[in-house]
Amino acid sequence: MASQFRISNFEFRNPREWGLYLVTDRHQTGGRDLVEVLGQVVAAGAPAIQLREKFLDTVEMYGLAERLLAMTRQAGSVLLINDRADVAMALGADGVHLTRKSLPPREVRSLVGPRMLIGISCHGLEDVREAVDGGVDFVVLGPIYATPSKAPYGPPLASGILREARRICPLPILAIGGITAGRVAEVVGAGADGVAAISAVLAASEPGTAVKEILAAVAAADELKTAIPGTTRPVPGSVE
Ligand code: TZP
Repeated sequence: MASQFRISNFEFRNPREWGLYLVTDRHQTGGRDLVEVLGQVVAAGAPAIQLREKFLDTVEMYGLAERLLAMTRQAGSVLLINDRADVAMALGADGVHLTRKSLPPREVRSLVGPRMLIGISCHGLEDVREAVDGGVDFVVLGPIYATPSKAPYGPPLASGILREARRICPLPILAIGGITAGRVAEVVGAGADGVAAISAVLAASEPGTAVKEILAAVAAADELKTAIPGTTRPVPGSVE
């Protein structure tokens, strides 16, 4: 039961500190049980997970989220629920992740209160501008690279968009879409605070190893960024 772990994990309240935001897709685990794979992901130190299981009915979604929340609470990581503010509130999850088809961020904020994290998916600079105006805590921008995980969102934006987004967005920005450990340096160098990924982790033969490799790549890219004058993050610090 999740209830015994219902105290939020404040050490991971700041998406700038995450490095990796793991997004779920039960169809990408190569037939392995999603909860089992996520157990490996969490054990490897993934700080933040977004439960994004489209088309589960409410009772299935609630049950899955409850199991995951028990795991993330125990491990000290955070769990955000895609779109379903009601499920997040019912379980006392750490946040909600919105899309362009979700309730408007300000409505969600008034429902969930000030302490829950609100993230939003953006697919271009106009989305980013709106997200900043909408009062969310962080944005996920992509697809940066080509990805079969999200063909409907069209051609990749390329990493240069992160540089432009950085100029207009004081919020944490996470790059998504075709992210691998080998691509982390490029997106972090272009201005991302971290990355979000599905297949690089869930489809990996060893998901825990994939998590560690991506986290190490973000840490290395970050170190490089702070070592080179003029490339430090423009707005470091808390999201609160
Ligand atoms: N939003 C933009 S691209 C994408 C989402 C959810 C899919 C990312 O999947 P992958 O496998 O990490 O490229």
